[in-house]
Amino acid sequence: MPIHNADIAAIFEEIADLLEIEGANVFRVRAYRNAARTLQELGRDVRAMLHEGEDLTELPGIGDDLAGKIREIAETGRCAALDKLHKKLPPAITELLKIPGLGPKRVKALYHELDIHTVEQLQRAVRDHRIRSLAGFGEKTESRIAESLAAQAGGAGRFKLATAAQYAEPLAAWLRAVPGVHDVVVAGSYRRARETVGDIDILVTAGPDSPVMERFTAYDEVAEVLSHGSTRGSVVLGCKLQVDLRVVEPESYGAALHYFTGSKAHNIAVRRLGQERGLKINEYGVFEGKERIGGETEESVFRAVGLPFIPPELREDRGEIEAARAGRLPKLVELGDLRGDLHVHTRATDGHNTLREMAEAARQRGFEYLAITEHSRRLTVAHGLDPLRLAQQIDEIDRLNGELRGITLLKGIEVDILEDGRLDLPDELLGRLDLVVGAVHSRFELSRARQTERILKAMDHPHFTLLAHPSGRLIERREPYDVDMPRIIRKAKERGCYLELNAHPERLDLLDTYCQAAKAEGVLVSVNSDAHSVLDFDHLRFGVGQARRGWLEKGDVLNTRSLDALKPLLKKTM
Ligand code: DGT
Ligand code: CA
Ligand code: CA
Repeated sequence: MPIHNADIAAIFEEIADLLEIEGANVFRVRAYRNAARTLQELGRDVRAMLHEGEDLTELPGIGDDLAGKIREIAETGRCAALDKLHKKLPPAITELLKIPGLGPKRVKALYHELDIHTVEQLQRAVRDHRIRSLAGFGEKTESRIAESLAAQAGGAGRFKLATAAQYAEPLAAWLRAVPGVHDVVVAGSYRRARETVGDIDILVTAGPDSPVMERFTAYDEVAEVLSHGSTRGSVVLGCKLQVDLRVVEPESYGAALHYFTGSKAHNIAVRRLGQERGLKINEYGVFEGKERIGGETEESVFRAVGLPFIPPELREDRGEIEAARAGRLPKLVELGDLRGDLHVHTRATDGHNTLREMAEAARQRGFEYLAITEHSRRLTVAHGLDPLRLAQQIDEIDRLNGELRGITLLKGIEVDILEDGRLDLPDELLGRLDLVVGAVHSRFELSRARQTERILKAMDHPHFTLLAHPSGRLIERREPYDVDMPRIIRKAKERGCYLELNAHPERLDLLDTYCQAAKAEGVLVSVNSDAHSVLDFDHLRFGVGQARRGWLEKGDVLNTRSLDALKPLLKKTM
């Protein structure tokens, strides 16, 4: 079975987890985590890079040792270092790590303090209320673990959209190459750009003799074939992702695509509209009695119920049908509308590339401007900038702007919003920047009232421009902090500030519903990559997907503006 970036990343994450449970050096643990992150976010397949003889140590966080391990895993599917750890620790301990709410720190405590190393032992300890007495756990944590255990019994997890893309796109390409195949579309929640997907739904049109179903089940990553007929099949890939395939006649293509794109709620609403007109709509077409009156294209399905085409990202039955009927559908923002990026890092802090390399990569994307926004001093793990280093970077950017052609670097900072709402750098210095991006990186557990006050106060700062990753959530890993987002949106309006939609695959933060709220309030959203390397600009497509789910149009997105139009927007009206 071929090894993907995500598989190698998973092995590195597991090594990091086991090292942490064992009590290893934090730098060693972090090296594996950084390498895992690099692999997860890499736009290219490392196997292909190895095949082409490329030097993996050029990648962020990959030294000789890790490059060797990547090669070992890519070639053998195994990693001796991991095997060694497995021998040292109880084998079932990795199962504990998969329980939401249990990170390596907690598993370490459970293991060393209560000698728990299986899920069954954990269940017993929860039942006997032995968890709550452990330092750092408490009753709340205990009941959360109980909930997680109950939920886990209920089925497999969801995949982040960017992770699903790593599996779905090569598979779709494989199907496209099968003789007799015409169209291949990945439908379902994937096409609607949901932040996570439960499974992958692929729709294919093919000639009558096409061996597409045989090729599908023979794909070398298929671990299990669940069902297999002439028009439908389901498999589970080695990574545990389920893939459903439907093969339809070209005359049903649009109806099937509409059906399998969903969402289910949207489909039901459209079908009901059809019923009102005496039409029957299913995955084969639109029928009036026995006569097919539509279904070859998605447009024909919508037309049959008197609607214009509704973009997939809106199909959640959250008002899109009413908007379509009233001719008020938004013209959604597109990736190509972005003219720049307002949140990136360089190797001055925790990024991988130099200023010049980032500028060059942005220019090659067709960007007109790029804001450099390093972390501030409080974020020591990221080697945040102190006033002196920021002042030096300001000078360096001025110098570089004198040389660069076709791209302008903007001077910014991703400054920590301290617990009391102050910003982590002196006002005088912040005043010299083109923009100030404020971010919460600590004390996620503050009460709603205090967290909200903290952010509102930061936004009152005369130089504050943009609130980074406004909810702080990490998909499937960290809940958003508790904050009054509608008030923050109103504050942004009042202060002439903006909200970020951070496109990092793990963040996709601003959430889609708050994008809508920001739009309603007239607050612009900036879709930023938060790039830590030149490869990370690829994240923007997922950010734009989320912006589209939030009904945002080009005009609602700050960084669709030309540099000339942007500059006055970054200056506070006070
Ligand atoms: P997921 O996989 O949980 O991320 O979400 P979806 O939306 O991809 O759901 P999935 O894979 O169960 O089904 C794909 C599409 O098929 C779904 O979006 C709409 C359609 N569909 C599935 N079941 C039904 C149903 O019972 N009624 C209708 N009208 N459509 C359905
Ligand atoms: Ca699906
Ligand atoms: Ca499905």
